[in-house]
Amino acid sequence: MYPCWGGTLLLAEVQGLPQESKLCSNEVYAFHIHSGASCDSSGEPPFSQVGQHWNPGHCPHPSHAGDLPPLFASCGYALTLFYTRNFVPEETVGHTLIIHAMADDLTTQPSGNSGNKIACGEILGNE
Ligand SMILES: [Cu+2]
Ligand SMILES: [Zn+2]
Repeated sequence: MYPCWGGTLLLAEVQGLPQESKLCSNEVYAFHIHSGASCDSSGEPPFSQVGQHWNPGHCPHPSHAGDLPPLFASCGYALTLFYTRNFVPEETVGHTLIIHAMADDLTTQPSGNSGNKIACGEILGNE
């Protein structure tokens, strides 16, 4: 059990996502913390070193600590703010943030069938 106090507010602002110009198009993107540290994009497919969803509690998807609410984009721009008790910011250092090409179905194991990795960010500590 984790304590029911404290927690983390995560604010993310994302630009440059794919733009869909027609009405009712899908601009929903899975957003996860993956366990690996490196956004190396030299391989095929890119970002293959990020590993699985960060999952210190050994939970099923979508209860991994790294399972974040999806990004709802508009004209390639997304802004999200959410609250979680799954982690404190320091624990995420050394892992990676990934945006996928598709929405997470929140069902398929181990990663929600969310398609290619289209963006990656390495989570760095305060040095
Ligand atoms: Cu992912
Ligand atoms: Zn997951």
